[in-house]
Amino acid sequence: MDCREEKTVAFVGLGSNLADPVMQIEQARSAINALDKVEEVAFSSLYRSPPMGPSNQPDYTNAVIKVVTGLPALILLRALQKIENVQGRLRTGERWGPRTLDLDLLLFGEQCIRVPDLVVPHPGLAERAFVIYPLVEIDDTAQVPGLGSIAQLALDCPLSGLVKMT
Ligand code: A4P
Ligand code: MG
Repeated sequence: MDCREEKTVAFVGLGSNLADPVMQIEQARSAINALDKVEEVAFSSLYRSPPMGPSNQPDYTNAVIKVVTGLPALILLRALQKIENVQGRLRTGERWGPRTLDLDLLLFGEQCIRVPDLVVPHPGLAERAFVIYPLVEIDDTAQVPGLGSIAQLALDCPLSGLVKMT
């Protein structure tokens, strides 16, 4: 990484409930690590969670990765979407339907971003145990712009069936 370029700490949520979710998450972690200008800082335990959305789908495996990146947020999002596609992500139009891999950009430094393709902090973050608990596990000092500390959000967020797997 060019030491003159601006680096940002970012958090990405990983989720999968199809086609061997644990393998999907591990493969995605490797793919994120292979991205140019993206370096892993920390990776959470794996968590199992009941589906948010339609209940006629398998439980999810979730995790959060913390990275430092020299990429702008939208370029990082595009790279994450490419990884989703490589791992067989199909967009059927069903809201919150099952998926081989979902990569959500949760936090990008202290930035609040609201453009047509990207909203950061990720909407709904504060209500999602499967995002908050893995995130607080790897960085209990993280701040969510507009919402306060991740540690306080965790205190206020029920587990909703979330179980640590590893
Ligand atoms: N987009 C905007 N902001 C972001 C962001 N911060 N990160 C846009 C990623 N994408 C962002 O995403 C739809 C559009 O959101 C994209 O075009 C992107 O430009 P998508 O991946 O195509 O579709 P999606 O993921 O189905 O949509 P959505 O509504 O974002 O769903 P979520 O919020 O990702 O939730 N239950 C459990 N237990 N665990 C899960 O991980 N995940 C979901 C999906 C549902 N239920 C779940 C879980
Ligand atoms: Mg998504």
